[in-house]
Amino acid sequence: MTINAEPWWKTATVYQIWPASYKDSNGDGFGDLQGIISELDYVKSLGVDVIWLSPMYDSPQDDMGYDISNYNAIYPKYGTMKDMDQLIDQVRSRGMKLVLDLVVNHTSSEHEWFKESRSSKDNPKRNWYIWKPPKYDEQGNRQPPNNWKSCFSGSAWEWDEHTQEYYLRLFAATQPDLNWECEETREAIYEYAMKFWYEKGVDGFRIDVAALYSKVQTFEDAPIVDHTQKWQPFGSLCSNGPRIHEFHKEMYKKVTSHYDVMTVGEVGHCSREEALKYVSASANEMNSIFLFDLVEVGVKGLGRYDFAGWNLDDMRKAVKNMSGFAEGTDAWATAFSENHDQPRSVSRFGTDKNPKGHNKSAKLLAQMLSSLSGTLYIYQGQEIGMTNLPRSWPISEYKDIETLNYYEDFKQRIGDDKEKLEKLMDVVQIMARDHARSPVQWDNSKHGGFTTGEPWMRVNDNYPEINVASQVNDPSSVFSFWQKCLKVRKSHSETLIFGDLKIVDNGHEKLFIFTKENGNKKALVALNFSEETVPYVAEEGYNLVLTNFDENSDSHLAPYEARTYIK
Ligand code: ISL
Repeated sequence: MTINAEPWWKTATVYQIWPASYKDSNGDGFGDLQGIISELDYVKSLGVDVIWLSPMYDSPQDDMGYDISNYNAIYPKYGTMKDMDQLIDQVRSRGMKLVLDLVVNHTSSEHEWFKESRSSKDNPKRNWYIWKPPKYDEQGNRQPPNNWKSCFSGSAWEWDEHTQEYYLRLFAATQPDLNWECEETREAIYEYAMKFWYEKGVDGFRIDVAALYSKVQTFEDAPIVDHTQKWQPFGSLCSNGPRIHEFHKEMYKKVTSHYDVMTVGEVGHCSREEALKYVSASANEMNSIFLFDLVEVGVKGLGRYDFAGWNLDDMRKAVKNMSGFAEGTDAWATAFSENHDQPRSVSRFGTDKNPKGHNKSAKLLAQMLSSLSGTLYIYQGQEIGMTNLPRSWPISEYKDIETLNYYEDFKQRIGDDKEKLEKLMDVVQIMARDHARSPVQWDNSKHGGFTTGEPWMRVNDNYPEINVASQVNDPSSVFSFWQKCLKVRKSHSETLIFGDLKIVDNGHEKLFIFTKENGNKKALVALNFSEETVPYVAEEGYNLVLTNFDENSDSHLAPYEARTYIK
């Protein structure tokens, strides 16, 4: 394989920015585009190639911008189209690329398309969304058309008084699903949500819920998997549905194929066979997908709050699937352990309980992730080891609709049971999406230097200890280590980015050891995921190229010690 002939996005490292929480330039408490522009040199200095910007479009912000009311306008608190043009320009002038979020399974109910659609049953855009008449139960009570559950709790259908029908909304009540069956709708999506931005020079899209566009058109009830609840996960009635590959092929043919861009679809869960249908190069759909194996380690059952803890076997399995599914095919993988929907990886898989453990385990996780095949993603703050929010924070500090709806729904189901609510808060402290969404900790001044005003969301209490300013010039910091990891990844790309993964130590409770092989080149990665010293003797014939310790013993790995060898 000649790596030089590979497309740019394969070896790229992508840095995700969540605009509300990155950096506030005008003191209104919200991050904004000028704030991002002011930190582009910092982003560049980390050694990344691409920025993925989460939704900055105009939006009522019921789901932090994943509820878009205008694909061609900027949310005023983030700035103007002029600021956006400047951002595109400034990213480019630093030799980086910019990828946006493509949110086209649904719009906001404030989008003009939906306003028209809901205005009357015979409006020309009625069919742009998914409308159904009610059902009635034996007592004559009005009921939604089926038992599908929203990803944000409750029924997936919303009643519209005005036209006396339900509309489908797999997420919030204000996020009506677009009807992909309607060709005119698809054309409008391509035109306004995609081409408009490609013509402005953006370099690709992260494609939100890319597996959900095609719904089984019978709209039948989902099988009952949770007997305690009325609403049931829609499963394969919406996920990886009957026309999904047709839609992605069309999107590729009509739009993506005309530009030199990257696409990464949020798919989450599917079989290897299904995954390859999305990302096999010859399928002409998307370049890559996000699979949730690693970010859902420890999640058992029906959702993130069904969390049961994890062990290294879970981790091994997850890593093997996420990064190995594409091996031996023409498909391409992704490597990520955080994003705006996930808690902080150091709190989950390392430790945030003491400074030394935090520093070493954040580095170990950086070393693991940067040794995995595929396009690598780093989420803002991950590069300094930002942690989950403290357990002492009450639910009132949480802002995310997904968590708040779940909490309310849970409360209604269990009644006023304080003990159970406290148990739920234990899990919220591990798994909530808001752990990723608190403002970036820039320095040890008030509000972590994120804003001079009142932040829209409270800054994590540990900003005096964990912040950018204290790390950028410290060679022993997590930030400096990430810089090193990215360099090592590039200089050993044959194995680290393109190699096949083999797990060496199946069954070990503390050590995660794997190799990455490509032809006669081999990398060996040894990771001690425990807080104990564990006997370990490295194989002969390898050179150590990366480690998170100043000294390495011949006989053991220290707590959270990580080593990468190359042969
Ligand atoms: O976080 C989740 C709920 O536990 C996931 O199911 C999540 O909703 C799913 O991964 C889809 O996420 C994407 O679409 C959502 C948006 O809220 C997420 O932020 C986005 O990443 C709706 O647009």
